Amino acid sequence: MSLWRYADRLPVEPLVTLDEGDTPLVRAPCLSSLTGCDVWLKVEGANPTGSFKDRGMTVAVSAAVREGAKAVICASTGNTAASAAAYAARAGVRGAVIVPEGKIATGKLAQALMHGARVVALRGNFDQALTLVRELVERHPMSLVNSVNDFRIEGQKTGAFEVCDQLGEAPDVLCIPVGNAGNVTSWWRGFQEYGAAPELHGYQAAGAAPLVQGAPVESPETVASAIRIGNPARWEDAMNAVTGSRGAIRAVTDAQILAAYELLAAREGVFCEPASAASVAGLLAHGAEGRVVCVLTGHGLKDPQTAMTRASSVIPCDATIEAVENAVMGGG
Ligand code: AN7
Repeated sequence: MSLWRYADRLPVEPLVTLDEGDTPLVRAPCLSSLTGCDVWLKVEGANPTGSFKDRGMTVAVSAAVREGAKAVICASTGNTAASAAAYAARAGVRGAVIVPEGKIATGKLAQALMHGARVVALRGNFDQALTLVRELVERHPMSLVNSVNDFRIEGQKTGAFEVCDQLGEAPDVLCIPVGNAGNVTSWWRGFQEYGAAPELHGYQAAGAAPLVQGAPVESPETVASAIRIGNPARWEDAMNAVTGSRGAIRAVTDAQILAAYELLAAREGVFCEPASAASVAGLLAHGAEGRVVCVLTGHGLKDPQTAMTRASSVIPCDATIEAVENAVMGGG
């Protein structure tokens, strides 16, 4: 099964697919007892390249191939790049990705390179990369696969269908991280098409919270590199989504994000990347009521560096039974 079981609600045929979607929705007992809500986690890291981007990419690249495109391109904080590179490889078209130099997680860079994309490290941030890519596609026949491409939104709306089908009804609240704001736009479209209307609670990192401040942020900064975005392309759509759902977009600090990131891994057994933990950080900081689904947008393995910085150290040990006993039992 894949998200293509909703093919009758999607605008293209599955020409390029890796069996994306149909991700787990798991109960979160620890978060439920901490918040008094019935909390569930939508584990989008279980997609083929490890993030929700695959939902949109299968549709966008299928559309590009149908239109005869020979190359796809995107600006990215990392996950879109990894996904675009994989689907380009699968489609047999050229892939190019423009990422902010030094600001994307190691796993994502490894993916984009392994899939054979041309990886361009821009001396600038994501917002500048997106502006330049939009200019580039005016000059060259390349298909732009950022979420300004409506096929991306169409694919990603299937997350909302799945959650409603998995629960048997819509949740009361959906908590979701917000960067370029394509995903919150997609989920709202999906819920509306489904005839559902949960409150959307979007969360931005405090150092990259233009939608909270009501103005673009020129130099966004956050440990959650995936959402280090200062001028979201889907600004109006995102505001319409949260307003229409009687929800809100709020900010969470890096400290709150990292605490939620660690809690998810250590207590719920679910390893997501820091940006994804913004949804849970927001729930913990701001609360909610009823049945709550937190979207965990990307896999923890995407960003091994942040994990290793935050986690406890390994225990060196000689190869004797006494040493192993001490090491394992925590004795003297
Ligand atoms: C893990 O890859 O923008 O609000 O270029 O990777 O739809 O942008 C990634 C975004 C949340 C925010 N969680 O989603 C990119 C990129 C993770 C992400 C978001 C991203 P949008």
